[in-house]
Amino acid sequence: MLLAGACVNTHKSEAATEYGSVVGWGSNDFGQITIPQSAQSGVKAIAAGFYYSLALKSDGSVVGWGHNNYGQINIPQSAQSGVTAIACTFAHSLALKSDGSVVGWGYNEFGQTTIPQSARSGVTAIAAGRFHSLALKSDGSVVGWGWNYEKQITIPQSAQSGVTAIAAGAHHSLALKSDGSVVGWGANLRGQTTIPQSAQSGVAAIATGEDYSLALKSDGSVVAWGANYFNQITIPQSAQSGVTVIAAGNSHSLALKYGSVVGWGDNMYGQSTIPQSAQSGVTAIAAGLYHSLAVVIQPNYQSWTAAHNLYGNDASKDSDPDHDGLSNAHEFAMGGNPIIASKDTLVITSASGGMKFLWIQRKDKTLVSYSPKTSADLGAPFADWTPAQPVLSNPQPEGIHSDYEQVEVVLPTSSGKGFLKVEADVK
Ligand SMILES: [Ca+2]
Ligand SMILES: [Ca+2]
Repeated sequence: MLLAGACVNTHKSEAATEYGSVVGWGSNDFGQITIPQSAQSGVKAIAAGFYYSLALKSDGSVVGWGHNNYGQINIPQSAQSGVTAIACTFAHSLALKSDGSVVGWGYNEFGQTTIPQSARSGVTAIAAGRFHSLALKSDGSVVGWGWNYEKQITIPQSAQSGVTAIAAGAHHSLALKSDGSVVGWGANLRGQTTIPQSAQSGVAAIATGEDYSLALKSDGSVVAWGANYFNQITIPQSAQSGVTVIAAGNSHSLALKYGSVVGWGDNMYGQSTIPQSAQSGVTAIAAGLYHSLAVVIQPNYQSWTAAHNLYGNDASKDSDPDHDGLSNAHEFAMGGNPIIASKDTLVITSASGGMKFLWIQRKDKTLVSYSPKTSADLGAPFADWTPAQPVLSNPQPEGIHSDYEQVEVVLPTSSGKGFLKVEADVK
């Protein structure tokens, strides 16, 4: 079997390194889903408050829009650079700086934006409850400040070490431990801090709504507990596998699955009805009171090279900056990573009557057009040989970036040799 020019890749999503634009849906009463120009490119993270939204840009600055009755979108000078994470809630906003300090602004009735000494260094993650704030320290401990009526900032012994992630609901708090278990404290009227057996191991991420809690399991399923009056903890079938990110608003929940979003729970304003614009290329999600946000990658060649920090000659289609023998155009067309050298691009398996070749191509044929050529299209010595036609894999395998689809072709081997070539024209 001779194979030439066939380029195949079985990679996972590389979207985590890409920056995109924000899309929003649900209530727009205060302009919370009217995305400003500044959030239409270069966004790497988002946060959704009650009636406002925040975006973290790739340059470390923060942009805000929507309701501003407490100054919650008046970004202070200290959060205009060097920010690595953001959080927001009812009307106060938090930013984590690259030096490990926390900045807060907006509603401060309960001291929730008055950063304590313990959160001025060594912080690795932040979370904002309705009137309280949490910070995860690099030593695995949690500190809290703000409203403590429900003991939501009274950190239990079990959350004073070994914590890897935090989340803050309206009046309750969650911590994910390094052993994959969840700890909860604060308000428990709806059972939101009574951790079910299913969240006592194997948890990879946590999220909190007003009075309910979500956990993403390492197997890609979601479990939930607490209030269910909007079915916010009734996990739909589509979120029971393949989930990589979870988010919870006040009473609605979102899950990110292979670049598309799944929503459930309160839908009075359409906040759980996913628009077409958030059904592919999504890299981040956030849920507010009555609105939802997503970061979507615009997958054209130029944004793709920019997302990989390729500029000048390194960004040309013929360049091969990672020296793996695959041009940038080739990597773009076949889902490779232009800055990570890899020749692991071909999957060949045996099939009845022949050999099966698998490759990845972009769904959007306005970006790249593909023309597989097989022996019948070619001259001697291959012209006497008739291969199968390429078909889309059905069903599409899990784990492939949502911008791509897998194609397979079975080449009969009875003649002993064959030739497959895939030409890709990057627009
Ligand atoms: Ca390359
Ligand atoms: Ca590469």
